[in-house]
Amino acid sequence: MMDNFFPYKIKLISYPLTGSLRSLSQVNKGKIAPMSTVSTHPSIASSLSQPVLADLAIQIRQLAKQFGFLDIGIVEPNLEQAGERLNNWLAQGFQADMAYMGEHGSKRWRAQELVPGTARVICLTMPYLDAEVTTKSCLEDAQQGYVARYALGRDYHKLVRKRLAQMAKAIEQLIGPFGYRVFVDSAPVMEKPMAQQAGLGWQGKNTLLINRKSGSWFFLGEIFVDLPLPTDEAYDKDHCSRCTACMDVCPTNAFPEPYVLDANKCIAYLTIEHKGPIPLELRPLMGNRIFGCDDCQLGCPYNRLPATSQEADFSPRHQLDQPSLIQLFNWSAEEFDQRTQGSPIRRAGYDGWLRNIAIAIGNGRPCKASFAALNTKLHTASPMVAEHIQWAIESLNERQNRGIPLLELPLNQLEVKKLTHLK
Ligand code: B12
Ligand code: SF4
Ligand code: SF4
Repeated sequence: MMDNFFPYKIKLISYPLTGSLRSLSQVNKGKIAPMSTVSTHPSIASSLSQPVLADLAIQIRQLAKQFGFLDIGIVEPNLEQAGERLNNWLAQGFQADMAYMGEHGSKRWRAQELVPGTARVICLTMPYLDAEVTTKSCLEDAQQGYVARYALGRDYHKLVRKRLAQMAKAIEQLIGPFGYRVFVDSAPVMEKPMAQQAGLGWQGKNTLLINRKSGSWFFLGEIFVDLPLPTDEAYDKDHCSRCTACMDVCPTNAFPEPYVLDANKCIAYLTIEHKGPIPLELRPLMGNRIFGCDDCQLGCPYNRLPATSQEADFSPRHQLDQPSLIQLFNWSAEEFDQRTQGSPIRRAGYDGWLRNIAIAIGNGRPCKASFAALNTKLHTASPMVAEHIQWAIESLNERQNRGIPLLELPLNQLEVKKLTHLK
């Protein structure tokens, strides 16, 4: 009898945060398996009364904390407007080469089309900023490479997905079998507008989900469930008001208008997703950003005192928070392979990595060590990387011969006004 299995007031059990649960590989790669229960039993969803569901929602909130999530909201999503905006965005070509952004049609904004049987989505946030890590000092040091702060440690897809799966399993231990799927940037889901509807914050002019108290340095993840849980209220305020700091500091002017990002110009896109050569006119504007970019978060006033990560696994590996550009550039393909295991940086590929670092070296000071490193790699590099190395050598030569100073990017200029919170 299910009644026995689901006592109305449940005592929370402490769940271990490690241990393998079930294979989640089928969740990724864009192939979405239908909603399924872990066991072969049918879902308990239809037999739960409203009071039981209300109590369960409270237990789920507590579980979220236990599994390392900062914030949680439950939503029955209606993302028709977001879908319309996505289509406009696609029509303008703002997705650049990310063809996958247009490939799943309305599944991206209709949860029930993506995962039939979905009644609610549990939206969660997990902070990733390491409290000890600095930001601006690295951006200002032309000898160092800046890696976006989300990518310093373990790949969030792995860590967050594992926690989501553990949490779903814990819910199952409370109520019995139910239908669910977990996602973190791993499926065609409009995670930001969905989280806004779940009450977790608003989408700022930089297009990121921002929470007034905790800022925006967090990941979003979801558990699609077939349980008709009580929902939270959407967050319908927009605290951006007249601020435009994120747009002003963007090094490449990637926001054609507030709340809209043109990925073609975004350094995060160029250094992570884009596989080919980087447009010449954008290279000098990238400074020393070699993987991702955080400027539009760094400039945001709601990130003055952001929530920081509690996860040891998000701590920087291989001193990636203040790495020497030349040392990184000297990594062999094998070293790249070995040192980026389980890291988001792997996505750039070795060629993308060298391409990005070559640009950063070319944007730095002309010195013997830079010329030597560039010239050494020139002979072994692929044609695409070699072209970037040539560009870097030429731009260092030009700077040396004509006494051109390093380009000061907008984030630095804004410092005098108000960015005193940055380290
Ligand atoms: C594609 C993608 C990218 C692309 C494009 C980014 C983008 N803004 O679209 C690139 C590679 C550039 C990128 C970069 C980054 N990304 Co990204 N990315 C995604 C992904 C996979 C899809 C986002 C998407 O749907 N874009 C399509 C456009 C149409 O969506 P949108 O920007 O939300 O558009 C909305 C607004 O434009 C708005 N809108 C349009 N017009 C108007 C008008 C008004 C008046 C208003 C109010 C709103 C409005 O409506 C649209 C729909 O809601 C999500 C994961 C996911 N599945 O959702 C992660 C995700 C958004 N990325 C994330 C992160 C961390 C980043 C980076 C910070 C990484 C880095 N440091 O380098 C940067 C930030 C750059 C930025 N400012 O966005 C996190 C963001 C977490 C958060 N707090 O919001 C996500 C959610 C991944 C995750 N699971 O945690 N990303
Ligand atoms: S991530 Fe960097 S380049 Fe992209 S929009 Fe933000 S500030 Fe601009
Ligand atoms: S910097 Fe200002 S405009 Fe941009 S997201 Fe933050 S509050 Fe909004």
